[in-house]
Amino acid sequence: MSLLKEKLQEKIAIERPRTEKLLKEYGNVKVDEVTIGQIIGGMRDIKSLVTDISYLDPYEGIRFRGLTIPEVLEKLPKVPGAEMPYVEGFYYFLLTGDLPTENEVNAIHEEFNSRKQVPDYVFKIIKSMPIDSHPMTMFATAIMSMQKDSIFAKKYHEGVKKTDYWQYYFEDALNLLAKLPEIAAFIYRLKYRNGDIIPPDPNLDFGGNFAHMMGIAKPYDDISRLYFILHSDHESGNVSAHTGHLVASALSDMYYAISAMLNGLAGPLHGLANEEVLRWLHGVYAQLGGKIPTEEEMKKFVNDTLDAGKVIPGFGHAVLRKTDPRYMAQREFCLKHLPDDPLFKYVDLLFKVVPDILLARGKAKNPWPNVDAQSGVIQWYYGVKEYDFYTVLFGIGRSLGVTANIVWARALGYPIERPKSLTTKMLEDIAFGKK
Ligand code: CMX
Repeated sequence: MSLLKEKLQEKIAIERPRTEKLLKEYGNVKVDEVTIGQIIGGMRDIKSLVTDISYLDPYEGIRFRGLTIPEVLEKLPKVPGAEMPYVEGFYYFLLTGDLPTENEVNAIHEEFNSRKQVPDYVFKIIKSMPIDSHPMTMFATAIMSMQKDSIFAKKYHEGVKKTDYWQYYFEDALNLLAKLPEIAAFIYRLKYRNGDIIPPDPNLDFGGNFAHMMGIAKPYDDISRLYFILHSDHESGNVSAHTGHLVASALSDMYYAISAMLNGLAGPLHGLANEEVLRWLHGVYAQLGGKIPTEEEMKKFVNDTLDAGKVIPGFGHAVLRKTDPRYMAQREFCLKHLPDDPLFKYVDLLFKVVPDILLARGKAKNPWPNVDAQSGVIQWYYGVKEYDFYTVLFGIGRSLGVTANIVWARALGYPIERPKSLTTKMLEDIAFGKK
């Protein structure tokens, strides 16, 4: 058994009794009440999911396994000569809750290396798609196409114990994650670099190898590491994480679940917002002939967008009530590496003007920027100017968190999800006291 799997097995043995005790002895204890506003309003804030992998405090932002973003970036083992931690070590941390040693990081690197060969049929399938297909469609399709190789699906049909399911989801998770950088870089080079594909380098780490296959020099390796870590997990209720969790709760395997979660991520109110931000910024840029707008000019663009009934992409959040620390981590990177970049200046100006405008309009509950407001600018600066690719990068990162959550969901024996619906008439009866 691999080192990571062994470690996970130990952790699962500790965690299972906690869940079992809660369920058996405290199953009837009330946690929350649900209002009609929440039922009609997208189940906002209803406390109905469990995860120990990350927790999102509305005012503090995300903590991964108890650590803030700056703590994660500081404490996790770093690639020699790099500013950012190994993605491999971060995955170990997400799965087990323990900070890995160098040895443990190397062991996962080897695990990924031994599983990263992408079957040739995947490339053929991607190539057979219309070249103007959205990269997210290509990415999700590529993942779907590998479902036939799911170890869980095979074992389930052979007949395995429920308490062992997690082991096969784990195998599928590693097999899938190891292949994502190459599949994503293949899509990028096929679509935007005339199919000039760069083969992987087994000596490089997850982020470094991705940068290499994208054909982009340093510090793009660190950007990739940072990007995958920042986008990995945002507790369980966001569309992508929840979709992955829901689909896997039916015992659909990891390939079905991750491709489904990517389809959720591809919506403009969720992961696709990073693409929308750049599209919006370039609209402004083009109208101003590349000049940096004054605050007043920027306010006008923002107001025009809102008056046209559109949202300002990259601002607002369903849970957060302050500036997203994932935005701040990327802003710090920009201040260090590209402080004079005109697009960064645009984004910084937006940070200055948008919150007051959204507050004054009185609709958005959170006027502050989220992760997507800043991420595309960095990609653009380092040469990834095809902004419809940005959500694929988000998708690689999010796969780390969602696969980890799914492995744990099976380990703790969470059942198939099945919330209850009511009719509008039933809600009216409850509202008007006729129940
Ligand atoms: N621009 C304009 N209006 C906004 C807004 C924004 N950035 N953010 C929220 N609002 C509006 C909502 O559209 C809603 O309007 P209606 O009442 O007319 O429907 C109202 O304010 C209340 O919304 P809310 O409760 O504050 O926000 P929600 O939880 O419903 O939605 C989100 C959250 C992220 C979808 C929303 O803020 C939004 O559309 N933002 C822009 C898109 C974006 O950046 N998405 C990425 C989020 C991060 C991620 O998942 O990647």
